[in-house]
Amino acid sequence: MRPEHPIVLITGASSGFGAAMARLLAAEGCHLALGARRLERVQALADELVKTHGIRAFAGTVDTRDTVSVNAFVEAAATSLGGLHVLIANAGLASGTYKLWETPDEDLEAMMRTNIEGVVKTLRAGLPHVRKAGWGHVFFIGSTAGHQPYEGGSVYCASKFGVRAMAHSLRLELNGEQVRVTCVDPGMAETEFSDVRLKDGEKAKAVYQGVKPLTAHDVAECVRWCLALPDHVNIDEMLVKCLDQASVHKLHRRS
Ligand code: NDP
Ligand code: 8X3
Repeated sequence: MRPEHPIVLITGASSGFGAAMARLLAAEGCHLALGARRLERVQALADELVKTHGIRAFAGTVDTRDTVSVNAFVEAAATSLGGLHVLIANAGLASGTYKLWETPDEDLEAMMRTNIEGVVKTLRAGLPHVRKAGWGHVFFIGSTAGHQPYEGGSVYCASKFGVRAMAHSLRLELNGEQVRVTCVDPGMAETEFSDVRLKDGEKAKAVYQGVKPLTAHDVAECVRWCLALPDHVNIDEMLVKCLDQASVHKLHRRS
């Protein structure tokens, strides 16, 4: 049965989508486990949301690439909050815009280890708690890059195709249990994503020049809506883009 105050674990809650989801779900009365490598950020967010919304929140440092770190974070969160109902495997990144044959090992590993291994490790640790609770929801954060590949994005696109594949496999594996599985696939959204990818503030700003991109709040709203639907309704996949982005290759820019 759906709890009155679901306990939601979010990775990558120090910035962008993850922080916006934390804010929106706290306002809905969810208790929160917030993780990222930058502990001071998730701790400050947790403290703020506890004060503003009277929820319970756990903040922990986690590197989703690392099994020991993920297991410690998830166990501490579940112990502190009394279980877990919702898992949002959001932590992820793009690193560079290389042609496939030019991709350095460092960037290849950053993307595959975070976007694929990190998701597996997070869900592997979290799912026993969700299944034990008997009611839950798992969110994968994919991308339009997992639908339509583009030049300079081969490894990132491969990782997001992989995220979608995992979401669909997991839904089959959990069939018959009250655990919904959703993959939210956003297009361009202005967060720290392009700063991390391009490592150049000016170039990152230029990505959104003349465009009204999605905000982190817009994406968080998609998650909130999927979660709020009745228990028998499962949104398998949600592809969401800003109006200016008709497709990966067709973007309307105002001069
Ligand atoms: P941000 O860069 O703003 O946020 C990324 C978050 O992931 C940060 O909180 C970061 O925290 C965390 N993170 C990265 N690596 C790790 C790690 N190894 N361990 C733990 N946490 C990690 O980007 P977004 O909010 O935009 O991105 C969130 C997700 O959405 C990603 O999976 C991204 O691929 C996806 N996405 C983004 C789109 C966009 O245009 N912005 C569009 C479609 C999908 P910290 O550095 O503190 O560890
Ligand atoms: C992020 C959106 O278009 O940079 O997943 O791949 S894009």
